[in-house]
Amino acid sequence: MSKCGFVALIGRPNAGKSTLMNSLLGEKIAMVSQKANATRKRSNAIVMHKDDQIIFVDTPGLHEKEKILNQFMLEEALKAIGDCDLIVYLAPVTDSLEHYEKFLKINAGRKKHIIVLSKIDQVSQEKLFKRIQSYSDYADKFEALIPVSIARKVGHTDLLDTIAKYLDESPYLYDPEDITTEMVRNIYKEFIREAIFENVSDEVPYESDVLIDSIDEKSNVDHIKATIILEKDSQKGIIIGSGGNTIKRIGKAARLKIEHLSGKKAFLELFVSVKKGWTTDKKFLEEIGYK
Ligand SMILES: Nc1nc2c(ncn2[C@@H]2O[C@H](COP(=O)(O)OP(=O)(O)O)[C@@H](O)[C@H]2O)c(=O)[nH]1
Ligand SMILES: [Mg+2]
Repeated sequence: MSKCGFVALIGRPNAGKSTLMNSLLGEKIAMVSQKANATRKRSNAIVMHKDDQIIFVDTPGLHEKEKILNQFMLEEALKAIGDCDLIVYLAPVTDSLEHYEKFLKINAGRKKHIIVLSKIDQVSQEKLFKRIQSYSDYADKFEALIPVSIARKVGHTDLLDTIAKYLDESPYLYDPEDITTEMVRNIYKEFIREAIFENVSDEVPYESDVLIDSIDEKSNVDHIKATIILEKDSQKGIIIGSGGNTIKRIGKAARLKIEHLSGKKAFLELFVSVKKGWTTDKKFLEEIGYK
């Protein structure tokens, strides 16, 4: 009998959770950013490893509660912990153990976890061994510790083999051909958000969101209309840029990501709309899927 189960990817913002999920899937479906707090909602990837089916659940990072949108993001991570069979806790190798200690308090021994020491390409072997040693003080808390570098493709098979060990035997929950249960529109939305994170700085990425208005699929080209929502009038000029340069760059970057996933040409039309105070408007947040 093969194994099958849900694995929550947990860790502080920017630990590399979304990058790891894409890399294990071998397909880009989750947005990644150098800027923290990019991922806002849970998403999943269905990874077949040997005869086993592992469903990874990507989460927004564990962080302090502030704004209402951030509270939602923290709750998303906590729900993923509640619903999973196993946790993969991502700890960038350069981090002190402070974040891990916080995680131990949050999890309170509820779910078993494996530690992934991430971004090991960023330190020397010596520093890596030192870090492994410092985690060994907590050896009774975790099931395994696996050093991983996505940049160098190190640790993937080891990680998948180890995860499978801790999952129960079960029939597959999804068609092994499927890569995710996410709707295509949600993946495209994330690609556009990723392009915003890449092309504008300061608070604009955090105070914007994207609504997919329509997807019209033709045999050789998909026509997608989407609206970028902003908090303030002043952000409109930033997103559009002089002569429309910035929004053109955002549109192009997002279109390429969409085409890469769909394997088809795409025509992406972007609109901009200001919705003052949307990040603190509970009703509106629910309307756009943050509930
Ligand atoms: N050098 C290096 N950078 C990485 C690695 N994994 C992720 N990153 C980078 O870390 C940043 C945050 O990644 P992301 O997946 O968005 O983190 P998340 O917030 O935990 O989902 C991005 O700039 C990634 O390219 C790695 O193995 N090595
Ligand atoms: Mg992420």
